[in-house]
Amino acid sequence: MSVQARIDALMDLVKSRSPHEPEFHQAVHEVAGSVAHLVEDNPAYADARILERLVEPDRVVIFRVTWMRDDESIAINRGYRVQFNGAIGPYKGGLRFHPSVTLSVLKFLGFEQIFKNSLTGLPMGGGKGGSDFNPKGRSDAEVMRFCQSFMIELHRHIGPDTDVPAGDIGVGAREVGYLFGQYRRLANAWTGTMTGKGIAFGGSRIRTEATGYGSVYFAQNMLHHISEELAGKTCTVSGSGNVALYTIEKALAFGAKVVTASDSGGFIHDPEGFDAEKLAYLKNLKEVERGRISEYAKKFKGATFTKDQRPWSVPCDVAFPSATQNEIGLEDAKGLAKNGCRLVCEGANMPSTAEAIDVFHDGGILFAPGKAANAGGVTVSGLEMMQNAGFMSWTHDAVEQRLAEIMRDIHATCVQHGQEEKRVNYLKGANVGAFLRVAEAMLAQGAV
Ligand code: NDP
Ligand code: 2IT
Repeated sequence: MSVQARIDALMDLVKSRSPHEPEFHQAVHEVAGSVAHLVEDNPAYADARILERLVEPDRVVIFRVTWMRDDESIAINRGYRVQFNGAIGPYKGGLRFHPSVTLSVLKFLGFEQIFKNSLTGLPMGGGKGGSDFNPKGRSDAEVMRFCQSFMIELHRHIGPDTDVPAGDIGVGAREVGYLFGQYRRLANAWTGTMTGKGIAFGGSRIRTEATGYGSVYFAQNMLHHISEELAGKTCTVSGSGNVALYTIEKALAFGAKVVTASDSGGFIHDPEGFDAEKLAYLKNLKEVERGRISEYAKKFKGATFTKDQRPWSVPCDVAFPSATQNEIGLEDAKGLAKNGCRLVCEGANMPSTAEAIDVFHDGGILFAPGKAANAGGVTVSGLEMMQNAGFMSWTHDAVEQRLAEIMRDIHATCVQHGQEEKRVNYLKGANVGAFLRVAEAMLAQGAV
């Protein structure tokens, strides 16, 4: 069978077994394009049907979440946990609370997580979960009741050696606290079953910062590889949540100029760039007041707010998409290329469409896929699990140093497997490096 025939057959299988899951199909197609040749070259993979097994989750749990609003009316949401692949460790991945959550979205995220977690070198399998619950505009009491109801079902499926959830879109420190509190009560045990916990109750230092910091470390590694630096470069960032805020913080620390941020209402452009004072304002606006990004342009003269648009029309050297999936489409990618963008580093999961990635590769733009570039978050989650298992608490410097080392190692893996004639294909390098580890584990464990 040719490589292309292998990819087509896999996609036919996935589409027939899981129709109406476009995000999941997109994620599988991207990985299959990079690794099908390995299956072609290695009959053991084909015989063991590694790819066909990888696209079928180990287990999916779907449940009703009933909770009471402050006005005492009853609300009903749907909860999910996709335990995708446990070959290299306990299932590990975040929970997303957002109205756009569907089984397709969580399957794409869980599938990506298998490969991301493999790249970290730590023993973590791939999983993801969440709900179509929208925490926006809900009181703390409503969010707590939702989290408690969600956990009443989820708790029977998770555990420190089974499945360890964390945060993602709409699930931050507040939600992890409520979820962990309810889990601890139901399990009648204090275990590290969730990561992203507060420092006071077993959380790791640097976990809050880890995804954004890791993404900037990754971009810096890519630039060093071509004898360049982030310092002095103009960067655009999308989003203004956990990943975006700490991407901005570390990019500023490395001497870059960051000129945009966004939320679902639009983007702000500050041509002078953020500084420590402006970032502190943005953090307070988003992390404490839960306000809208448009407020930034009212506060700082010279900054503009563009409603309902994404920041990709703003000229930059480096773009850090850090909001959500498919936020860079074909036209956005063409605009980035036309304006001289040299590097796209995915802080979010699958923010670039397949067409956008083609534009980057054809235009010689260095492209870091999310599974490599945003692996810093789950990396420090893995370090949090180690600290919890040993009843230890490591210092800020110790955790950040380990994060930087693992991001450097992931970069090296991408270079090892993605080196092409003139440049490194990071997408291929990440997919191949990640796949080989998981495939080896699956082969060794037999037909399970
Ligand atoms: P947050 O909830 O903290 O922030 C999300 C940000 O993206 C907000 O600014 C939000 O705007 C915006 N956003 C979300 N959905 C949309 C949408 N459909 N359209 C436009 N803007 C949107 O989430 P995180 O920062 O944690 O996550 C951001 C991305 O990074 C996600 O893709 C996530 O999967 C990925 N990621 C997160 C990790 C983590 O450790 N948290 C680790 C690795 C990847 P608004 O507030 O208006 O909704
Ligand atoms: O997409 C991701 O890697 C996350 N949301 C973090 C997962 C984790 O378990 O820390």
